[in-house]
Amino acid sequence: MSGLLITFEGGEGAGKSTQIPLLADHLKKCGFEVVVTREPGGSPGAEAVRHVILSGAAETYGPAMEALLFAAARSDHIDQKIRPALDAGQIVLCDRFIDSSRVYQGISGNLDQQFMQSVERITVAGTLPDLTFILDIPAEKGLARAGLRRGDEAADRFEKETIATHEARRQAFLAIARAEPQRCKVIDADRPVEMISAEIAALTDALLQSCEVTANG
Ligand code: T5A
Repeated sequence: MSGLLITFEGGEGAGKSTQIPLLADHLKKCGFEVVVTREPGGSPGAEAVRHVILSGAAETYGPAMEALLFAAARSDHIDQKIRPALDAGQIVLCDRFIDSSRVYQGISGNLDQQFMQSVERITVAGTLPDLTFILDIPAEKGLARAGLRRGDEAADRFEKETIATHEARRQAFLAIARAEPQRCKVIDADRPVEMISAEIAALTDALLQSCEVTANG
């Protein structure tokens, strides 16, 4: 029995954490078992690494070090949480995954593509997303949303970077979607929440109809 891995990607404040519970509710109502998780984090070991990365403690050691820390967190997350859920036939909804490393470390960090590809291959060991939603929004609007949600808290390691960097990341996510149109669906995230969730639910339903994951209820 094999479940489905659905990942949500995109820039800061694009609405990933807003949309994931809505899709989870939809799928549960249809009788599926759903696991909601996030990166960096999702397992005790990976959550410990999350704190190190997002506090900026590793920034000074450069993007290769950060890429390896994200990979270490991902490896633990996959082993401890994602793969067992998939083996049990569940649907895993993950807030960020490999595409965030490709974009934030690979492109923004200007790391060698062969290095990034090797690290990714070893880290995921065959556990790849079946479907990826790339929530697309102009960087300035996404950052404004993230700022509103954060309130008085300080911006994290990545949020504090320039608009130009965030806009370049947006373009890098769109380039991944163009390169892998089968897996990646670009969602216009600059719309009302309900309109976005309806599109995401419809695309997920279409995938479920074409594969062997079945509802329990
Ligand atoms: N990272 C991560 C890497 O560099 N490499 C990696 O490999 C990985 C996995 C993680 C950081 O780590 C980096 C990327 C990130 O910088 P995080 O704290 O987990 O950071 O946060 P993010 O994933 O960036 O998520 P955010 O919380 O910033 O944004 P979301 O989840 O996309 O947005 P969300 O849903 O929280 O919404 C933000 C605000 O907007 C509102 C919400 O209510 C909320 O207030 N909102 C809307 N408002 C109007 N219309 C809509 N349609 C809205 N949708 C949401």
